Amino acid sequence: SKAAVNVTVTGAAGQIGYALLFRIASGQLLGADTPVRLRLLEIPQAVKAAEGTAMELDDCAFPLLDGIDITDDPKKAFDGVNVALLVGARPRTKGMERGDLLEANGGIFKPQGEAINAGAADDVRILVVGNPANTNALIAQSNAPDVPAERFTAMTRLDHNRAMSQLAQKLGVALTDIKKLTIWGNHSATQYPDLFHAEVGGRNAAEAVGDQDWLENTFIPTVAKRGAAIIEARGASSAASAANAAIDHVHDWVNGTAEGDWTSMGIPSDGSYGVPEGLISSFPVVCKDGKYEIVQGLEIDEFSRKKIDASVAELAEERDAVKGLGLI
Ligand code: NAX
Repeated sequence: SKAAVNVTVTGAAGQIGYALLFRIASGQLLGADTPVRLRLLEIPQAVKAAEGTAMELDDCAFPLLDGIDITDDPKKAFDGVNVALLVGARPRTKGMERGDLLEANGGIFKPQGEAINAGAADDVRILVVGNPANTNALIAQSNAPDVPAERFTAMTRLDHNRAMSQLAQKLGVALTDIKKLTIWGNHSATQYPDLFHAEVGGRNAAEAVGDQDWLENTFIPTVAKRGAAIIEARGASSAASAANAAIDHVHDWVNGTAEGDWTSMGIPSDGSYGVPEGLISSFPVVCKDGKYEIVQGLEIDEFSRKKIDASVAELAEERDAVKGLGLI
């Protein structure tokens, strides 16, 4: 049988952690033939709660779960890690400026990047979920110079899935009919969900919608502000859907995207589509043999260009801010 894969989850006692860990342990992250060993990283005050979740994981008697370690030490958490899900982050609280938020998260993602650099397995793959996800990923990546930069990714799959669902409902089609949707840019309100390259039953999605006003003034803001709408309705931020997106992101990265389709991942730019090299921005990607590649050659019209540029400009500002703080 296969050797166990070390999967580290940070913020394990949080609400996304609670929705995520059981799915990892049941085999949905890496497949039904791959045992997993879980490492849970928490801050000292939340270690006890993580231990409670670990008790419940034990009580599921998952055949694929090879063991659980719980720690508040990033060095221990990332020693030998194959898949790192960086979920724990410092949320924005009332009165907090963006600079304060970036600095507080730098205090988390810089040491975690250093610990990944020191101890991760050669095949390590990292997904940053904790917000601001793209820039937190950039901080971790910049502090892990010995790990290939492309192993650091940020989650825009929830935005991707939200866009899929909004489009399916608008057109009254099955989700399986929709292909090649893209989220470009930052996981923030400036993100650009792109229907101009998407297909519905083989037809261009923007043409199938045939309503630029809906696309611009309903679809894009609904997807981009969905997180706030969930908080408004549920009284808590997206958790199960975020965990589901993290599962989808890593599953596709490891096992590949479907033939004739692609997905969206926040990844270090190689300069494609005019996105400055090194920024961690969302692109259309195809995954194969455990690697991803940016889909090349898409024609970007003026509308899409403006939207992509605006979101990328925000990423560049965030990068400059964390550079100014000495975090990268
Ligand atoms: P919670 O506040 O429920 O949980 C966060 C957990 O992280 C807490 O248990 C906390 O103790 C822990 N933590 C804090 N600092 C840590 C550190 N240095 N090391 C290890 N653990 C640490 O938040 P939750 O709802 O689970 O959300 C987690 C993060 O995901 C937030 O930053 C949130 O903004 C972000 N999200 C990102 C999404 C995306 O699409 N990229 C969507 C969902 C979510 O909003």
